[in-house]
Amino acid sequence: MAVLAKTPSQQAIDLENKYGAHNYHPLPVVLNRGEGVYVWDVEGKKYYDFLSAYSAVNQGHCHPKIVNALVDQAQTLALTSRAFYNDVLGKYEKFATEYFKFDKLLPMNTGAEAVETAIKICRRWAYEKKGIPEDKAEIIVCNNNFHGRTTTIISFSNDHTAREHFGPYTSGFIKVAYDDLEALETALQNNKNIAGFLVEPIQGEAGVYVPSEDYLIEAKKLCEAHNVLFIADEVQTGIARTGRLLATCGNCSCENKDCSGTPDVKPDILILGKAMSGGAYPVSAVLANDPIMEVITPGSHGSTFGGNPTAAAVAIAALEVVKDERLAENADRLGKLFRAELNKYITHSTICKLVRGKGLLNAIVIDDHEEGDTAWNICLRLRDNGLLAKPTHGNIIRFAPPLVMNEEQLIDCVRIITETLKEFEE
Ligand code: IF1
Repeated sequence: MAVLAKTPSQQAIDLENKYGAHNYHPLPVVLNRGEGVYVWDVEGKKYYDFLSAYSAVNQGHCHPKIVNALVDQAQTLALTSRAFYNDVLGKYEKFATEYFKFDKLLPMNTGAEAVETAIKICRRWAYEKKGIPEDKAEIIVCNNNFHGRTTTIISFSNDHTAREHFGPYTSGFIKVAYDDLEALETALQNNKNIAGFLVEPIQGEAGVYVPSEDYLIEAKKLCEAHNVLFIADEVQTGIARTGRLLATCGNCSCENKDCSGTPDVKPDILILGKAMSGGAYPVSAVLANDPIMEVITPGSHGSTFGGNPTAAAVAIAALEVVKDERLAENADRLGKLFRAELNKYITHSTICKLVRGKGLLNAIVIDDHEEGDTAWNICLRLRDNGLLAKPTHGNIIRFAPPLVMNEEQLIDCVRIITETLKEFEE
């Protein structure tokens, strides 16, 4: 009997299965090209990308301005290490500190590295400035947090899959319920060695949980009252994703002046990553004002690639695109349209319970009656119908397209999503 030749997709999947660690369970689609809001698979099928590489590709796939900045710099001077100066890092640091309105920027590469950096800055500030006894600093975090996958970060995770069998764990963290000011206040009152409060303005991986309108600003006030640093992890919510330059929007320098969003909250430490580069290169950063950032002294922190010329050039281009193309305003407007259209569908749906989110960071919750794989099966059918998305935590499907999407494309995606959901209605 003739053995059917494997498709190019199956060949690629088999290679990964055989030679790659199995640390992911990807949706079975093999991509080989991206442009703007679209990606193509190896068989030439075109899709809307509704994940944006977990909100790293806010500016759209392979944005010409960002790619040109990458290529130009990589062909000139790619990496020097910080053993020497280079002629791009200072320009980037000036550009980005003015852009986000902080005194200083510490350049790193991945989001987790930036979170770890923020934890180190917060702890050193606690010992050297607040006077907390050495090795006694505690940082408050929220249940169902996601801040990365290093050993310290998963030490304060309550995600069993991300945490089990990776001990011994790092101490010095206190967990409180998210969006619960009373729980935060109690933790602050009951512990005299609190250094900081690390929080996601919207809990992405947990399922796009948007907190109450006043949560962040009231939490900041509680931190101020207890001389505790408010640390905002905007790796996923930052860079215009939620309809404002930052979900905390501590400066409102973005163009979207009609943002009816949460009041401005200025973090003491701001953590950025992902779309800092538009997905072209690993770029993350920690921003703070001098009284906090000055605890970092020569030799006390760093990384081989942190602040390299290529990252710096790419980040400048990526951040310029956000403002030049008014991506925050677009995300705000299209996000409202997306939720309005899905809410129309939900009123008649037997399987879709709700849609929630801010800007173009949204999710739907599937009522799968404990079957457990409905969301996955919906994503497989969305793939067949030309749209790529992936469930997070079982019955929640995250929808996060590139922020360069236009209204016509968004409406087309709503059509694909609702027509696909109809296939699963009882
Ligand atoms: C995975 C999603 C998860 C993040 C926040 C720090 C980091 C992330 C708020 C670390 C990373 C990525 C990691 C990826 C899945 C994805 C993700 F919500 F974005 F979908 F897991 F929550 N802070 N999020 O969201 O940044 O080190 O990855 O650059 O690890 O599976 P990183």
